[in-house]
Amino acid sequence: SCEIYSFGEPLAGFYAKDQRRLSQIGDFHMTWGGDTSNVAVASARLGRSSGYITRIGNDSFGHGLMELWKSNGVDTTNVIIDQEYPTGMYFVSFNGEKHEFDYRRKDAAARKFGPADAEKISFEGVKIFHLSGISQAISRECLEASFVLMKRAKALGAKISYDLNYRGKLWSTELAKAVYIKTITDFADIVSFNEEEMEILSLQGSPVEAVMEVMKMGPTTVALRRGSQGAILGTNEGIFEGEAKKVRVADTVGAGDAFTASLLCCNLENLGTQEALEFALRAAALTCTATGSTEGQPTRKQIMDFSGGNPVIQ
Ligand code: KDG
Repeated sequence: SCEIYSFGEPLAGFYAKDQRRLSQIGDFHMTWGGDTSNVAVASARLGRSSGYITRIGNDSFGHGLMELWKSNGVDTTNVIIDQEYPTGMYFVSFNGEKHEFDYRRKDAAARKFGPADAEKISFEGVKIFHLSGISQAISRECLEASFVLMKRAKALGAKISYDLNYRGKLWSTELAKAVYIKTITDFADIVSFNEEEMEILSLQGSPVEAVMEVMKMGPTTVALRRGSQGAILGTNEGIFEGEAKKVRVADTVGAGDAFTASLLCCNLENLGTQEALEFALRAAALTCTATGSTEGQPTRKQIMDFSGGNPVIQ
């Protein structure tokens, strides 16, 4: 079994070269994404044993993702190959300010992961089970499966890690809010969110106050990711703020996933809050130095060697 199990939807990702709209013709750089798959790969790269839970298509993207996981040492025992539905994909472009996402995932295999699949997963020995709001937003079956997985993982003593990761193209803010609150209150031990999700949760007040409010709901470790403004991490030791590290940015997609994976690894190693925050901010920054969510994900050595002295471009 693995220390960390992650559940959700892996995707093939197509990144527009140049800062053009997706409606315009041009070149794409192909890579692998999917927030929870990114967490599984980042955790493995940081030296923890990590496994992924999903359904993929029996197609070229499914095979490529299998290669990605295997070459990074991610356990694929719980990756079901679906003979009927395809692996999903996303297209993304960046105009210098905002990312434009276009998904092709409505009919994807990952959406078919249901409660019956969830009942078959063994959580024996698993220390952390990670999922996101995206894992729950993609379908009714996945939403139900998420609760079965969390119940079963928790019953065997695993901590639950939850990244809200709101995607407006997948569900309404009302449904998202209700699911967030239930998941945070009833299950989550470790929570990551951002300022957009702070609003969805109707948390008023400062970012530090928002972290305190989420901690009151039950979780013992709560991180607010603020992009170029750094992050805030709350635990029983207190609430700490850290600045974003300066790097030459190629692409920020997936930086939050590397941040979250770092928190999980630091949690397994009982690192102090301030050290964990520093570690996670370095991992996030290094991930931004390459295009694609996994290419720039650092090893432990790269995090330790990181000096952060390069100029900021974005
Ligand atoms: O966190 C990175 C993700 O946004 C990217 O990998 C695509 O999973 C994705 C999504 O649903 O947006």
